[in-house]
Parts: sequence; C-alpha cells; structure tokens
Amino acid sequence: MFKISTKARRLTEEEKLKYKEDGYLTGLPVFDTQAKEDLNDLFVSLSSRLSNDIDINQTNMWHKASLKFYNLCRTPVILDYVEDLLGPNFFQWGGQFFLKEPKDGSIVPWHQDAQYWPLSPSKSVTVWLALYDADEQNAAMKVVKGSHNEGMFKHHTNKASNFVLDQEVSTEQIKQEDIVSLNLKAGEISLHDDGLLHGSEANNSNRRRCGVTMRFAPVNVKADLSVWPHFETQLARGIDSFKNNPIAEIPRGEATPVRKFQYSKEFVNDW
Ligand SMILES: O=C(O)CCC(=O)C(=O)O
Repeated sequence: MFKISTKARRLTEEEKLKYKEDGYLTGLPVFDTQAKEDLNDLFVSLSSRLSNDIDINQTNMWHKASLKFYNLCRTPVILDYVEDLLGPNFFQWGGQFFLKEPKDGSIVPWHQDAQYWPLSPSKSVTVWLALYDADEQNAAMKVVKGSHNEGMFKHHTNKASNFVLDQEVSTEQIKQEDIVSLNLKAGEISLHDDGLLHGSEANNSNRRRCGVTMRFAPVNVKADLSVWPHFETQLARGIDSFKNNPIAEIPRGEATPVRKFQYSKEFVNDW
C-alpha cells in the first residue's frame, strides 16, 4: 500500500456543489510525494508486461486483469471521494492508463465519455490519478468547465493514427474561455462527470505523462450488453441491490489486457 497523503480528506459540501456546476474537481490529494517512486514502479512493472506491438492506450480492463491495479483502485481515500459524489453504493467498471511518452505525438480529441458508453443513466465518475506530475507542458488533460450541463455535443469520427480515441468534437463547438488544464502532482487525482468535454494535446516536453483512469458508477446504472457484451462490474462500496449487470471476478494475481474489451474470465488462467 502506497503512503497516503496527510492532506487526504473528504469532499466539502462546497466541492460537491462545484462538481455539479463545473463537472469536475481537481488537485485532490491521495498519495504522499514519497509514493512517487511506488507509482513509477507500478507503471513500469505493469506496462513492461505488454509486448512492443501493443499500444497501452488501446488496452483496457486492467482492474479485471491485475491485482496490483485492482488494489490501487480500492485505495480507501479514492473511494471516499467517489462516495461523496455517488453515494454509498457503487461499482467499478473500467480501468486503464492514458500514457503520453515525451514527443510521442498522441492526442486525445475533445469528447464526452458518454458518447462512447452505452450506460444508462449517465452517471459515471472518472478518477484520473496522476502517476507523474501533469501540467500544460506535458499535456495534462483539459476540460471545458460546465459543458456537462449542455447536453450531448456533435461528435464526428476521426481515425487519425495519433488519436487515442476516434470520436471528436470540433473546436468550433468548444468555448475557449471555459477550457481548464487539470494540472496535477503525482499522487493527486481529478474527478470528472461523463458528460464533461475533455481531451489532451500532444506531449512536446521531455517528461512522461501518464494517468490511471478508474470508472465508477452507482449500482442502478445498466449497460446495454448488445453494444458492450464484455461489460462487467466489481462492487466498490455498499451493496448492489439492482444486480443489473454481469459481475467480474476479482483478480487473484497479475494478468495483462491486450485489447480494449475483455471478459474477466479471459485473465483467470494467467493469475
Ligand atoms: O488522459 C487523457 O488525456 C484523457 C483521459 C480521458 O479521456 C478520460 O479519462 O476519459
């Protein structure tokens, strides 16, 4: 278990309100600065398991594959912050890395997560945990404040090879004055609503930029399995009285996802 920041806390009523208004919170302390090395070690030990022909940004479901990753997502302080937004009963359904090596040119286009996700109601909260310091020089994630209150924006498909995702909202639709860069120190998190416009530019610095995203949703959320047959949940807090979705096994060891969408049973033999 990595050293927790002495500044870790619960959300204030003001912050909860701010999340509703702005669609995000940022700079929330989780791990102490002493945990920097542990976060780097975690990234190196998990990412080095991938063969060179697999782009880590195109793998997903790490919480179903890797016990180390799963345990990171069960850090009580992280779950406290999520509980303050979602209430006592919620599950995790996603977990992945968003990596930008120095000058690798990769871009996350402006998008709303809900555009990609066949989940209803649209209530997911994403935790973005900085494994390394992230700022404007190394392409921290940017958000458009309050855009989650403006409904769905028009997305178009863009298959550019340096795009991490293929659904893009054109820049004319983005209110430039509302763009905020979510600068984080390693060990801090941001939280964002699944309707919030966000994305990130290329990393033109000499520093790695990498975040772990953890997707959580209240237990009443249901996935359309005809669109996402692999969708499975792991209860993170409370009880699941709805039982709307298939359940994923909890990892018992270290396996490695090699694609975007995988079932937990695919990892069992590698643990
Ligand atoms: O890390 C990024 O730049 C984007 C992450 C993202 O799109 C997400 O967390 O939903």
